[in-house]
Amino acid sequence: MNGSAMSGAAMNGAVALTVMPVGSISSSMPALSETPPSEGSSAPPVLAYIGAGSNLGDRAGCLARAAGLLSEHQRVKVLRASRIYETEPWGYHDQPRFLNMILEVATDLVPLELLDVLQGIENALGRKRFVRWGPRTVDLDLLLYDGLAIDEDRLTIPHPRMWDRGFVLVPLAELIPDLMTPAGERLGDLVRRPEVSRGVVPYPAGCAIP
Ligand code: A4P
Ligand code: MG
Repeated sequence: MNGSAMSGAAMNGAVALTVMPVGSISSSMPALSETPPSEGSSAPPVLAYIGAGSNLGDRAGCLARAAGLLSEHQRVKVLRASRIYETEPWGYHDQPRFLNMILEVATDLVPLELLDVLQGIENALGRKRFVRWGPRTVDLDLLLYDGLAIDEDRLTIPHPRMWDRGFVLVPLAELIPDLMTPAGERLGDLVRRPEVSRGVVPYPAGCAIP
């Protein structure tokens, strides 16, 4: 992806997405494509990063099942996973601790198609929406997609709150430490700050991805 403005339209059903490159992200994410793939196309896959969280029931099992369902999708390949972290709840504090991890995937799905897949997996794993930022069996957020910036009703990428959240940044830094933040800081350096990594502790059990 070059740094110049690009007006592209990725179609998903009747909904047009306006996509623009994000210089700081595209320059530090491996550039796999010049434009987002179109729906149903056989465009080359792009890299995307998915944040997974769970704080109800068998938390590690929920993360493993989510990763397994994602890897079963024909057009999504799970390439790498961060380790799992146990994290203090962010936003709504009166709830159990979360387990969080990040998945790196290659996909030729357009962003809204990928969001549909993630929400389908949330529903399959019994996700109920009671309270915003409240407890959930599994939450799958699309954090980054091929260095693109998207701002639509159903989807904002990069995920609008990711830069404030140690439970996203610490595991993401394992996978892409050279990512530059919007403030121009290297992610691997940012997460060394105690205020960023506070309340984010490696969880002993791993997550086997089929
Ligand atoms: N949406 C827009 N952009 C995106 C995106 N990039 N990825 C829309 C995913 N969804 C996106 O999400 C609400 C709507 O956001 C979706 O319908 C989608 O169209 P939701 O999952 O239904 O509801 P939510 O998760 O309760 O709300 P929200 O605002 O997405 O919450 P977050 O940001 O996901 O935060 N603390 C710790 N320690 N660990 C956690 O994992 N998670 C949350 C949830 C709060 N506190 C946490 C954790
Ligand atoms: Mg969410």
